[in-house]
Amino acid sequence: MRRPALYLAGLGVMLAVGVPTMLVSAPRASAEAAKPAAQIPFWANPGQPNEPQLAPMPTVSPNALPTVTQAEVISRAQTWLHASRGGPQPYSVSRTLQGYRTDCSGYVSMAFGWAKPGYVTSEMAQRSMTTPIDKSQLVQADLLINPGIGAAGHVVIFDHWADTAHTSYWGYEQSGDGGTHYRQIPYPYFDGYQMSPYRYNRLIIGPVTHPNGDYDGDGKTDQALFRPSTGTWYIRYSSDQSVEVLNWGQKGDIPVPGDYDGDGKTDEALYRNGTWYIRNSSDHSVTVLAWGTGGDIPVPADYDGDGRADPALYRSSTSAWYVRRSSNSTVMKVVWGQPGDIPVPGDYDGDDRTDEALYRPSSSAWYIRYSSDPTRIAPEVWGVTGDLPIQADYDGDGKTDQALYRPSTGTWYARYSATHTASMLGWGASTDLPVPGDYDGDGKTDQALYRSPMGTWYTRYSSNFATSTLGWGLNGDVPTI
Ligand SMILES: [Ca+2]
Ligand SMILES: [Ca+2]
Ligand SMILES: [Ca+2]
Ligand SMILES: [Ca+2]
Repeated sequence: MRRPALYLAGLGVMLAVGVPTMLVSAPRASAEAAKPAAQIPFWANPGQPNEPQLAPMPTVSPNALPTVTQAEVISRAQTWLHASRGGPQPYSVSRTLQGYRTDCSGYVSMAFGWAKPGYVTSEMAQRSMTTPIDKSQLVQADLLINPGIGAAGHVVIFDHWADTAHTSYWGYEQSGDGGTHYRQIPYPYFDGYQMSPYRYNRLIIGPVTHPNGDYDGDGKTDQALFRPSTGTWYIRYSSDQSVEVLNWGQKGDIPVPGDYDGDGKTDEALYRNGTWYIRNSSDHSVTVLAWGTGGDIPVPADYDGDGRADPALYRSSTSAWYVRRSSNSTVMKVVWGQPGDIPVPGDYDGDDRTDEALYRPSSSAWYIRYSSDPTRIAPEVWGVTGDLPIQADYDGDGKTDQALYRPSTGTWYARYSATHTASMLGWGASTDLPVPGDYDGDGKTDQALYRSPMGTWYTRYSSNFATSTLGWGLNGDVPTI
């Protein structure tokens, strides 16, 4: 059996790190050599029977406003940095790439998966697409827009602040001075040009995968939706298929479900610009916790292993994780990663404590800080530009497996922690949102997809590889499993 190809670009740099809790800077995307996707093989596993290729699913309406994650936007934005013979895609208002105009707004439309050939800046600033936000709220994949007409307008994808005083930031943009850029930009833009912060209405903030939302505590993931326009939760209990509707939240809230009270049932929870609202399933009391700032990314999980989710934040600008331990309410800070990394927390070593982990889309590298041994630094390059991390426990051994969804081909990849083998499954479309969870309750994560705007759930059960389809959800709903 052929050994899986493992790419360790940058490992030499990493091994030289003296401080275990701090990563040195790996090359940024803009400085890296181009890596044609076709030349990077995967852990395709010839020794294992291929999993069955499923029948194609219905095609996606091209005019839909899709739900996207921060990771999807950033991964796609990076593809144009190397799109033209390994270099940035040249700027042109009359040409297209992948069906999108190669100007500023066409580039952003590509990154968000909007209709081709792309919206223009004045359309992007409309309330039907985006909502104005404060400068203090800016997070990765927010937008800076000047909605002027034609050449008077511009749009930049915000990545992270370049300094603590918030005078400049790193952003992705397509501009006339050289095409696609990932660079440091003075706020709001060069030469005093005016731009304002906006958030796409269907942006999902935070990691793609939550700890399997099990709101009724029967051991199976429940399908659940949050409707941002009204602040309403819809939870479809797996135990009896009944639907709970809970009006609790408001526009702009970020759903952060988790089992905070440790009763085995997922609690509805919201993060609102620095304040946590947790509705405990055990007694329906609401815990309010002012902790965090507007630009932090919530990453709640059970980091201390007491069976209760801990409020936790990832601050992209300083690469700092803050975990507020439920066991003793102390706060742990770990500097781990570099700006632009995507948090991918999980229990990779299986000690029942969540490990801080990051996926670096610019180099497709995984950085896992194992709770059982934080000095065990072994970054691994696994993935290609545009891949979406979807880590979960697919083989059911109690350890989180590295996993990716490749939107360009609709392919799932997972590296099983139990056997160190990999699986791949072609199942999905480019604009589908992966929502993996243990829907059949056999202890193994099931592949699942949510397709907007129709609101269709596709689930493939690990116990028997049967698939199910459920039409449930409206345009704009956000899955909150
Ligand atoms: Ca609970
Ligand atoms: Ca762990
Ligand atoms: Ca596993
Ligand atoms: Ca399962």
